Amino acid sequence: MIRKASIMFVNRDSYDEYKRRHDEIWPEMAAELKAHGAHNYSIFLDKETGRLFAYVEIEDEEKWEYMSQTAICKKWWAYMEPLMDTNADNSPVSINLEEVFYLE
Ligand code: RM4
Repeated sequence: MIRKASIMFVNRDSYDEYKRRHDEIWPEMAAELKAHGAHNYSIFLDKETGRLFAYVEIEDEEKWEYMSQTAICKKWWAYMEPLMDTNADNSPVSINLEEVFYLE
């Protein structure tokens, strides 16, 4: 498994709605994430700043890359766009983090 971590940003007035939408994630979106090799996908919120810490284990980088090209992912990003910092294509602004420690 490849372990990936990143930071995204949710609007200060949208914390509850962001969590609600993920509690009720569309089954087809969850299935597509799994089909693209995602495991243990976790997102944590820093309520002080609106920073989201995302952690996901993936099987393969290339397989994971294709997730962003799926119709359901594009639809999900458009749905989440009003709540988050996003790029022109509705993808969330995302900062990849570098691993500095791991204890198995
Ligand atoms: C996030 C954002 C990410 C997506 C997760 C499931 O809010 O849209 O790109 O992978 O939801």
